[in-house]
Amino acid sequence: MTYNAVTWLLDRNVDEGRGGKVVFDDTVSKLTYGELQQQTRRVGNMLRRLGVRREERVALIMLDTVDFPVAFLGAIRAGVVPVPLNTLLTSEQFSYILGDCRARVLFVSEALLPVLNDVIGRLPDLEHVVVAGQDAHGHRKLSDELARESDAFTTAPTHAEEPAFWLYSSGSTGMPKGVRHLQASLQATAETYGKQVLDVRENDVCLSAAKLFFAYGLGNSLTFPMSVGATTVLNSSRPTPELMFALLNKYNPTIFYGAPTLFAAMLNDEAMRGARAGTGLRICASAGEALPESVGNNWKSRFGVDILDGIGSTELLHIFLSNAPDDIKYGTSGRPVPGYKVRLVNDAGGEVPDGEIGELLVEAPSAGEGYWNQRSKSRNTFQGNWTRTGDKYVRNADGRYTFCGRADDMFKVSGIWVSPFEVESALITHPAVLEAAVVPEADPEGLLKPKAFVVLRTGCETDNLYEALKEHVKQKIGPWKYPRWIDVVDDLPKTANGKIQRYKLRH
Ligand code: 3UK
Repeated sequence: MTYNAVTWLLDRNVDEGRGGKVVFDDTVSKLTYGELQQQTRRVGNMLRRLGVRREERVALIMLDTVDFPVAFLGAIRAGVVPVPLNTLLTSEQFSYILGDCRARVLFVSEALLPVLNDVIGRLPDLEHVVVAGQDAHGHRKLSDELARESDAFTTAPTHAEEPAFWLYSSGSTGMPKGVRHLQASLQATAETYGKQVLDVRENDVCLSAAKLFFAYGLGNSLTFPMSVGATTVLNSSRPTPELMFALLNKYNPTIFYGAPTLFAAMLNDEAMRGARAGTGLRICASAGEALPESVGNNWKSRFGVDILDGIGSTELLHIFLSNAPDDIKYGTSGRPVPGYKVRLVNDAGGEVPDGEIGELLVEAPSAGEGYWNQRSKSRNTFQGNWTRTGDKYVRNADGRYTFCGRADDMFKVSGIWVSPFEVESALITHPAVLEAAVVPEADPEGLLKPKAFVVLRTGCETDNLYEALKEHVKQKIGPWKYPRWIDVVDDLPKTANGKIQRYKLRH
């Protein structure tokens, strides 16, 4: 038996008569199910022409426009493995991942080319760069490449359990790891969380603040809507409160997906005091970090719509523990999604009783196969039927689960991982900083942001040092990771062998 995810997600919709229905609207261009079928067949032909074979990787560094699903699903149709990358990474991070996955083709949005200029040409496996946009800047232009191709393409006879796409997950230690996801996994998330929690329907219009390169955004904007023949509005810009309110009112989505920081920012924005959330909205979903209870309550009372908090991960592809529309308790992650089983274990691997904190393990139909080229990390995370999340949880007497923090020191800011080590490393590259330790600190909303403790080099105290350090970190590792608060201290707590004891700095 062969199985290709694109047959189920896309071709089925055309076969069932939805060929003329809009599947993606990126506010500039629209694509129908029929056009997407045609374009993905052309991508299949193009990849064959460029010499790309089944199982080889192609990277996507693309904004959320209609070109993303064309490239992503086109590759899967051909049995070629797309690897979408976080578009906010630095040149160095792009270089590492492109090299690690050995991408032979890079699909890139024109606007993102500048960051990649120094990277392209230094990667031995990268043979072709295909640019989505008006000007290909000397590379191949996606629209020209596709215009040359025929609409006839035989979908690769892949297996349900072969890797279909990879997503990179950043861990607490070391470099990002490529999670290999299987052909059957997209359908698995659609039939569990998509169908049984969200209850996604054919007449839904979806809008996600999380981009397609995140596992969260991929399910929100592509898998779930396509699983029922619905429509998605794609947004290629930064999801500010203003823009999100504008999109909600212009497109009237029925499902809106975000992360806690965005919901909080939308509630707090002074200029958006009187803004409404669109008349068609029936449900919102939140993931990436825990949704503070107050944000859920305030959202519900202002807009009359609930937010479903649920926890997912790159390793498990989508949400496995969630609140449900008729079963919400703010401040908790709800219950296991139908189709998933969870266990809470202590350090010895034994189950913990209700009310005690344990590490969350999940038995999931959508678990990745492992990390690329990382055997010991794979074995540690993907343990037979069970996947370790690295999250600490407690099960309450009512069967709901409450998040208690990460097993390691990682934490999330605006739904994106921050490793204290990475921020510290960036801080100490500044000439004024001798040592640094970073811990999460809750802002007035209850959302985590980095706080830094720094030991300065003597004589380096200057007037605008705090602002200079923040700017420095932004430049080094990306705009969301900089420390919102900085304390100057004389020394840092350390273990005998010199490791910083971050837990002593946490509240
Ligand atoms: C944390 C949460 C508390 C948790 C994701 C939905 O976030 C996603 O994937 P990542 O690999 O991070 C996974 C980790 O993030 N987390 C996520 N959601 C929650 N903590 N409450 C939550 N609701 O530590 C988890 O292990 O970036 C989210 C769907 C797919 C995803 N990949």
